[in-house]
Amino acid sequence: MTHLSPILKVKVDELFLRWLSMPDTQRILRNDLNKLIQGRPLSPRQLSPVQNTIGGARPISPPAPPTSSPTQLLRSPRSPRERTSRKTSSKSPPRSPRLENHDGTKNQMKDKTLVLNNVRIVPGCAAKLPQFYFPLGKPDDSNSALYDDKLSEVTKVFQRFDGSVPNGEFGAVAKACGLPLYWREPLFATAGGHKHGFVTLPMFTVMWKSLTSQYHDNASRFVRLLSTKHSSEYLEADDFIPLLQDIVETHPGLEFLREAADFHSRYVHTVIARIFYYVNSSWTGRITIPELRNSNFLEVLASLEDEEDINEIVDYFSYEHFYVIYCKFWELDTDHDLLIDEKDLMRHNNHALSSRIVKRLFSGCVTRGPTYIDGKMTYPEFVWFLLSEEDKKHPRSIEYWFRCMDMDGDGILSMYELEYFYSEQVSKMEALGIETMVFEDCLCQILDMVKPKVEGCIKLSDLKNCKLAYIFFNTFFNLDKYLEHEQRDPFAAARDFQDTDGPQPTDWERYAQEEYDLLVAEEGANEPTEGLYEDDFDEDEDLAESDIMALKGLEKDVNEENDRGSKKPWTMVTGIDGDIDDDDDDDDFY
Ligand SMILES: [Ca+2]
Ligand SMILES: [Ca+2]
Repeated sequence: MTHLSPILKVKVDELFLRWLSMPDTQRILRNDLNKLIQGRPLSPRQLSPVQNTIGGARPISPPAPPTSSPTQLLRSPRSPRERTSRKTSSKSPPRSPRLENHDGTKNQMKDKTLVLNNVRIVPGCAAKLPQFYFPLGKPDDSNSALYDDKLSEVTKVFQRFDGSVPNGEFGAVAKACGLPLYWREPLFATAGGHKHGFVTLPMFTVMWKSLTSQYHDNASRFVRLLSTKHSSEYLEADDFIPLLQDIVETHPGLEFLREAADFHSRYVHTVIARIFYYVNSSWTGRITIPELRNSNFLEVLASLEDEEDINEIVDYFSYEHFYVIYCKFWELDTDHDLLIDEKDLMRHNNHALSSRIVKRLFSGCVTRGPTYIDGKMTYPEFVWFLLSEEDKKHPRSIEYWFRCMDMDGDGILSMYELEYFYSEQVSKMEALGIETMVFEDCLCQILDMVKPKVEGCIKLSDLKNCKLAYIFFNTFFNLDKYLEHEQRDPFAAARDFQDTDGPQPTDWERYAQEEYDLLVAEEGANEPTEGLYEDDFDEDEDLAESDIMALKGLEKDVNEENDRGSKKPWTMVTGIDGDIDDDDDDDDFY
């Protein structure tokens, strides 16, 4: 309540000033003053009309200023005009001490008004605070000169191209603006380039001035440039496609992929799913400006132009990571319709996951919005699944599995939910002849590890804080990983925690690297490689082999030979087009 007092005071002052400014009040006060000057007694009855004119407002005594003397409290406050009326009076009597006193009170009132003015109190008691929230970035006046400078650099580029720059050359414009190279596609598109096939200087200037005057940092500008179809407050998955297609078509590390148009979209959608997995922390399917600002995406995007080997960019873009994800999906999606069902997913990692958690995965608790198909998992959803399954230390993964285990959706993992998942693990272990722990003992261990803030009540934040969420989750639904952990040398586990300070690969990066090596090794073991590098290799088999190698980004030379030898579509390798979908080809592939 205490913080309300100053506001109440302001309201009272406001009412008092209103009362003072009313003509009737002033008339009565003037009469009173004249009577005082003439030494006549004041009549209390004269105050009654004022009560009426205020009409419902509190009568007689509006609160006096704090320094008013007790005698003044009996009278109505003096109008500021009284001094004027006194001056105009021909008699000009000496000021009485009371009047002096009153004058002092009035000055103090004035001071208060000043103080109030300083904090800009406006009628209605709303305080106008300086702006502290800048959703589109904080404007910086010193930047405007900088952007004019950029415009002169851009002008030079346009002069080099006789006034109109085509799409292929727009990188020069992006660089002249001081932006990363791969901003060129959205810049070109937003300036209206796709309509005309080129952008002229006036077209660019209009776009650039509007962009830099309304959007004040790279995150808000990036969102504005990409979100052409809807509001400029967020990005949806499709908004990234032109940008990523440009990267596929021009990045030196993806040269081997150029001919394989069918894989462009697979790669692009894998990258988009990864971007949303890491950046869209709100799970809305819409990346907002603050989410983009909080992520490393723009830095990683900028780093692409300095790194020729795309596999070195392990965040979002690595081709090897894409290859692993896609191969894992391909293994499960036996009919190759790019959808997998419960039965398919059960086969993942040799039935490592429990059937209960798989059922939950298909319940819609971790699939979002319009992509949800009853009983099916789409490819982008599988990307989320694999990232979550293989790196249970990442916050998104913890959120992912928490949603799956929180069956009643109350934000708490209750005992009955834990027991539901644990009982399946126990039956699995019993079938394998492995010694099991009763649920109560398991629970004790788990609570000891998670240390929930509220006893017996495991929340998402508890799991995020405990740093051992991956052990927690594996205990309840991934028997292989649970046993792997149980059988580990405890000292090795302790070392893991001590060593986490330095820049170490994440669990996901470690997994992707191992799997990639395995896939390559399997490929090498399944297929004889002799003759692969020879000019006179035989038609189909070796072509398919070289295509696979190219898909892996292993050998550019092989790819070149292949280009020379044949124009066989890459779909042969994977059967994506449905022409070749027999088992032989699948075997070749793996
Ligand atoms: Ca399928
Ligand atoms: Ca629950």
